[in-house]
Amino acid sequence: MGDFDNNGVLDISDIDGLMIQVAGGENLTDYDLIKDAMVNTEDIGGWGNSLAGTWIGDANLDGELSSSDMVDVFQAGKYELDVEAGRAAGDWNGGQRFGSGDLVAAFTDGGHELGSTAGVPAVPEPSCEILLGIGILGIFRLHTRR
Ligand SMILES: [Ca+2]
Ligand SMILES: [Ca+2]
Ligand SMILES: [Ca+2]
Repeated sequence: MGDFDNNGVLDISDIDGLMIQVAGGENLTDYDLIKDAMVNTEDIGGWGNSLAGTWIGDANLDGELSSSDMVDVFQAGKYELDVEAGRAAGDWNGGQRFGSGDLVAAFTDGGHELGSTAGVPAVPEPSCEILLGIGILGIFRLHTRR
């Protein structure tokens, strides 16, 4: 289920196909993943969350919503433009356009809170070094005062 082009993998072409169906409004049974006789944004969410095991906003479908997805979609250059966009170009809620509604859909889905840890280089925490620096400076001042 969800492998609409029957190539054996759940990939961008499947979710793009689903979103074209959502935009088309034909409500084809094959695409109705959450069975309510409607093919809509809930089915898009269902495809990602239940089938592909990922989040709305995971543009490159690596299973996490991370800054690389944001880089990808903004590099595609379709934000707020009236041009056709697929999953990889930022259309995450259907409608074939990439706009603020897609970003809202992604953040509402909650993936950004959970999925951005693996594969992202750890950011060094500057706070400890700053505190240590202030501490050393303080000791130095005490010494020079004597
Ligand atoms: Ca497929
Ligand atoms: Ca449905
Ligand atoms: Ca991703």
